[in-house]
Amino acid sequence: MRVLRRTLGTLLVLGLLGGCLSCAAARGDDAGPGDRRAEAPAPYEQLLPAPASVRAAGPGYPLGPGTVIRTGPVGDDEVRRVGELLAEQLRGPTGLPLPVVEGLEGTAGAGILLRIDARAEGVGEEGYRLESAPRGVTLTARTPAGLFHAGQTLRQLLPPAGAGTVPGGQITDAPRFAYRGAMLDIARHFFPVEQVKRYVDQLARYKVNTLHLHLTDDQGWRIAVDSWPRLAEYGGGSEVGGGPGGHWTKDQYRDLVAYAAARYVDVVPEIDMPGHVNAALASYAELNCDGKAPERYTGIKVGFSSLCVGKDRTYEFIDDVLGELAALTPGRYLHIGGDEAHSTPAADYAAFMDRAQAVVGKYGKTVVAWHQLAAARPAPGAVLQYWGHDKTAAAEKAAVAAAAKAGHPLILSPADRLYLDMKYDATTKPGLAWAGYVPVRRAYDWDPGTYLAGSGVPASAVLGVEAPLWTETIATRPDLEFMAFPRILGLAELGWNPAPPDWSGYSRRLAAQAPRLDAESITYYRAPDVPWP
Ligand code: TNX
Repeated sequence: MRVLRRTLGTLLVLGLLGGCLSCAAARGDDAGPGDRRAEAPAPYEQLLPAPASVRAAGPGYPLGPGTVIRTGPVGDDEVRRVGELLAEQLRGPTGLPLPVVEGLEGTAGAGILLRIDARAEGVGEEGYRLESAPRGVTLTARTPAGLFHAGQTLRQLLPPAGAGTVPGGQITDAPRFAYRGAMLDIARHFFPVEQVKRYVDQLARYKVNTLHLHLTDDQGWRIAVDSWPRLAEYGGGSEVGGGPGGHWTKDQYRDLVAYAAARYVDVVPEIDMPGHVNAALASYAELNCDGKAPERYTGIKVGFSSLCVGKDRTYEFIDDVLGELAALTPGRYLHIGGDEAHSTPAADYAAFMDRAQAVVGKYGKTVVAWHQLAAARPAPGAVLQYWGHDKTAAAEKAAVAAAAKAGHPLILSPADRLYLDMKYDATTKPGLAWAGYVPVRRAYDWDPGTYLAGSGVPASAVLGVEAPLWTETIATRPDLEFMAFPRILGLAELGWNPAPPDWSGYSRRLAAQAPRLDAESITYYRAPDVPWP
């Protein structure tokens, strides 16, 4: 696949006038002797994630008061919505009216065209082609998702403020991985929907297409469940450190899911079980083996709570909860946790996970679970999320590799690479360090395709990557953003661009994002080894 993509890139390069510029730059290829590649205009070199292939050529398209956004085919409401959203995103920085009109006819000098072409080549399901010349910019994709991603690239080709010119050239682009995710823990500390929307905006901007929400844990239950109302009403009323906590109503949750969907971000909800359940046990005495509800919990220990595996009521509970959650979830995945069940004996754990996975299947969804499920009996098709690190025991990795070879896709979230709650270094105020420090370079500088190859995981088993942000020590928006940015951009790059890591090229492109992050008032860590402006 990767070789294919590279070959495709090379063919494009050979076939086109100016030569492939940023693909070579992004891949760290050395220009051989006699190489006649021209200098790419800066904006193409700054794109993050780097596109699969870029050719810069000739003069570009200057946006102006007459610029319109045209969408086609006529009557395709989804393409129209992508156009409307792009217009909205461009109006702020450009100050232009950018009306959206349907129909691609009579388009000479027409501005920005969004067109679906089911046979577009080299773009897959989520990729796109972008062509910029003096008469306009054309975005072509097989799907509305591809057009959305093209629009995000277009935004990066324009200055952070002002109308500007889209430099002349052509991009053909497609992602390396289908799953490019970020996880947010709203259980340890509660975060309101509006703040999560802001995060979704940023993720979508960098082509991250999945938001995994850790909705429940010992310290709080954050999503309303009609059949068990005390979960949210009582179990939601706590968080780490003794704050008031909170929960989302179903309407708020639906609103977030729709907001994310409009940006081609799929929401994967997680109900963690059979451990990490103190908030549920505190809310309903009947869920406890001894029939007694514990106090709510506001500390940061893990591994002390467990659902009562031998009780029928436990399975009525998970059926009700997962059924209601499935009904709120247009996407295919339900995450059922399964990590750190230290208070559940191994045989009980396996028996419980068998039944929990069956419930997910009954509601028509695909299981995602933390990789501890590998040591039990993952159901056919279940996806495992690996959160090990360099010191993870070989036997644990071997269990994951066996599952991968048996056909279970893997999402890679190595804790010492992608855990956004790990401190950058000893001076970082928020965060933990149990997996070590994770500087910006370390988060980026590895290859998901070969990461577990030494343990026997085939590259084809890797569905993608995800960066989790656990919030035991993170309670405010500035802290959340400071931990996520800029490491989440490294995740975006790893998930999209097929090139081997190239820190010097990447860190320059990362630095070029600074004015864009500043324009959004994002608090980010100015890592000392990034050449920030
Ligand atoms: C491990 S990762 C956990 C979480 C903690 C996190 C803190 C995982 C599946 N479990 O419960 O919040 O470490 O870094």
